[in-house]
Amino acid sequence: MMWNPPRKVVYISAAATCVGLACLMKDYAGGRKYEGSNRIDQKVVVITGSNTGIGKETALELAKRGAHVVMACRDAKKCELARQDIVLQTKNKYVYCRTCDLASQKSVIQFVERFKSEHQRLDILINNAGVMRCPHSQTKEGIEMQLGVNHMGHFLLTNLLLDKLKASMHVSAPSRIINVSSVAHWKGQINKEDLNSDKHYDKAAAYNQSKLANLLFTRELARRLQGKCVL
Ligand SMILES: NC(=O)c1ccc[n+]([C@@H]2O[C@H](COP(=O)([O-])OP(=O)(O)OC[C@H]3O[C@@H](n4cnc5c(N)ncnc54)[C@H](OP(=O)(O)O)[C@@H]3O)[C@@H](O)[C@H]2O)c1
Ligand SMILES: *[C@@H]1O[C@H](CO)[C@@H](O)[C@H](O)[C@H]1NC(C)=O
Ligand SMILES: CC(=O)N[C@H]1CO[C@H](CO)[C@@H](O)[C@@H]1O
Repeated sequence: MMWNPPRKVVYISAAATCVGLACLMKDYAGGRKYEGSNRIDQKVVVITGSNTGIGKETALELAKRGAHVVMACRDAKKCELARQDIVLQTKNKYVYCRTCDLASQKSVIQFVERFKSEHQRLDILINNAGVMRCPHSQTKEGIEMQLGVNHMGHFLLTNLLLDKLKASMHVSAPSRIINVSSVAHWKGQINKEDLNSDKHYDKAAAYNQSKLANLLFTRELARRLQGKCVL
């Protein structure tokens, strides 16, 4: 049987801070509001950083459409509050909070182990969580925080979940991985001399670099997944 890979690795572009002209840019980059009435009953979706912002809105919208939503968040209390809000609004009880701190490889691994023990399949993975222009800090493993959370954490998560995504494919609706990047990648550069910002830290440059890394990863992943076959 042909394997339809999670090849629809979709790029979501969101514009930067919404002030003045930037608002117009956001509308331009964001495209039109989706008006479709499609349902995705029982599809299993994982969304990182879904207790607030874009991630929570996405969780709410997909829960409305019948998905089983796994909210992968670092703060269990904040996640539970958002989960209750989503359940009340959507009357969909299949919304779960599971701890996943992308700044800790151990936490990502534990999240995946638990996910695999609880779910038979994974239809959609949404790598949304992000830190933006934070003061200098590092992940548990000593990776500069923005590169570590925005890119490396998601890189690990995606690779650990790939077998589930592949196994869950349907001929008519292949599984999907969605990359939430940013227009900030336009100015992004991969600093090969000091990838980890050990010598010098510029919070904007590190953010831009992490968002460019999201895109490079997505493109290469899409290339590698293209045309593969599994039984
Ligand atoms: N908003 C924009 O204008 C804009 C523009 C371009 C791109 N983006 C991208 O869109 C995505 C979402 O942005 P947003 O505006 O919705 O941001 P947000 O409201 O700040 O939400 C970010 C989410 O990421 C989570 N997060 C941060 N560090 C984490 C970690 N170590 N492990 C797990 N989760 C972590 C946060 O959790 P806590 O609540 O616990 O902090 C929160 O749930 C990001 O990737 C961002 O780069 C946003
Ligand atoms: C980062 O990207 C933003 C948005 O594209 C840009 O305004 C800024 O100059 C960039 N900063 C650096 C240091 O690359
Ligand atoms: C702007 C950009 O490079 N977006 C990429 C997001 O992911 C898809 C699928 O890999 C690519 O085709 C896009 O080029």
